[in-house]
Amino acid sequence: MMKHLLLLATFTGIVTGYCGPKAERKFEVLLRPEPRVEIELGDTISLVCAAHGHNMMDPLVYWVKGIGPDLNEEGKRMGPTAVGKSTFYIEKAEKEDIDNYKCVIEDCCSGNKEEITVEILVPEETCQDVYGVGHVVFGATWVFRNWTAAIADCESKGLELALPKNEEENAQLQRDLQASFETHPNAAKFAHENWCWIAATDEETEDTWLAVKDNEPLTYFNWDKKQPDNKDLPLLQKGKNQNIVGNSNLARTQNVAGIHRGTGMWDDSFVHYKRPYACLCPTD
Ligand SMILES: *[C@@H]1O[C@H](CO)[C@@H](O)[C@H](O)[C@H]1NC(C)=O
Ligand SMILES: [Ca+2]
Repeated sequence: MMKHLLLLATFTGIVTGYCGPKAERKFEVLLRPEPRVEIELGDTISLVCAAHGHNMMDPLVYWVKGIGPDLNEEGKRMGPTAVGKSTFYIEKAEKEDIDNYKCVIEDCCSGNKEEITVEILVPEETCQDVYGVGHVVFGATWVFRNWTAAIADCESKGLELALPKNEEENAQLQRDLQASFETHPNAAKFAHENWCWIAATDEETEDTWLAVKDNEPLTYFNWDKKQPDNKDLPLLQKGKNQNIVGNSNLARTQNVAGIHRGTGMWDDSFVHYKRPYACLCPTD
């Protein structure tokens, strides 16, 4: 009997969507998953997202997969929508599960939404994983980062962002990126991103390309057809170009370089774009 009453109460709550007086309505997030979760393939993933409604029914909770470089793409809605609590559960994580996700908490009374993003990834490639030492080799990092953040990340590992000095190194970098793209689980979400950052910039003087490491002019280039074109950023559009920060004039032309992982050709691009990259491994 008791059980039936409880069921009935919950059921009524969902159908009528209890909404108290507007001023007193709010939801409180009770369980918030970590923004970055590192796992190994085969691990069980269990992430809980829960919220409670005050003076309203508990909000709806659901998960979305594949939310892109700025963690704000629409993505694919997963599983059923729950009330108050939703668990993202995968018994044995496979390559396809390595992605960016968000838990969406939606208040049906006001239409308010809160989105909590979670990046699920496996450990990154290290220099040891690639070829060992003694060669010019590159460890790829399959994380969406802007050019500045890519440089900072390599430096934080005691390395430097890759910059090929000649044709041989360029071919090596391209092969290393491609091989890693095909095998590393973190790379799957970059199927639509062919470009990877390299450590060259002409931000100081237009068309004078310098190496980040020592500010010396480059002597080797591998520009793609009609590049570098120093293209202007189209007028601020919704979404992609909305989050530009820093000096807006500089950010609006193409002052940093990337390499195409499929062809090895270079293009100048926008510093705020978020792309993968490789750090140069030590040769001694
Ligand atoms: C690059 O990313 C870093 C770290 O997220 C951020 O602090 C910085 O403002 C970004 N810079 C640009 C130009 O988008
Ligand atoms: Ca360009």
